[in-house]
Amino acid sequence: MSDYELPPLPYDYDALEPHISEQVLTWHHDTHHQGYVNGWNAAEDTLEANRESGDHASTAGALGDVTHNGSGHILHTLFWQSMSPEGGDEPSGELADRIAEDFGSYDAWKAEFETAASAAGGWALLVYDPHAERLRNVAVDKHDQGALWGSQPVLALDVWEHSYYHDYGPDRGSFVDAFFEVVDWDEPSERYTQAVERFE
Ligand code: MN3
Repeated sequence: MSDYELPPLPYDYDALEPHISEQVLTWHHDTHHQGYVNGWNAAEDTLEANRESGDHASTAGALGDVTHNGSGHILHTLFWQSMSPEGGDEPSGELADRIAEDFGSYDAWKAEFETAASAAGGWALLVYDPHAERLRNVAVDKHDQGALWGSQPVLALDVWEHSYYHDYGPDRGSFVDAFFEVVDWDEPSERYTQAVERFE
């Protein structure tokens, strides 16, 4: 039996109000994120059973379910860690220096990231790309379409409609503005440092 588990939110469900409501965080974490965890476990169990039986009728679907649900679980965990009630600041330290180096300035990075967030059918991500040895923004559809192999997510913003529609209706831009009111760079800075050390 596969046993991935839903990690608790790193803050209370109402901690990001008024920017993200208690209702949205409750649904998003307890229902949507839990669903990806359950889906990943179920797909792994299917693959394990099919390897044992030799009947691969459901294997192709399960392989797709692993990348969809597994990526969903991984990215939601990063998304919760990319925000906090103490957030809202700009990055500092090594990550701030690297953003300035790779994008020209924080403002130039932010404008490109916001464009990714408005265009994506799933996620806007700031990632460290070890092949180009640089930070880059990517716009991801679903949870797993549009990523660049090997890249390490640093900052994650969920722009699926379940992330904002209850609070902001079709106004995704206001939700992206709200994200920047609660964005917390502590965990992303740590992930950036780990990614650079892993590949250098
Ligand atoms: Mn989501």
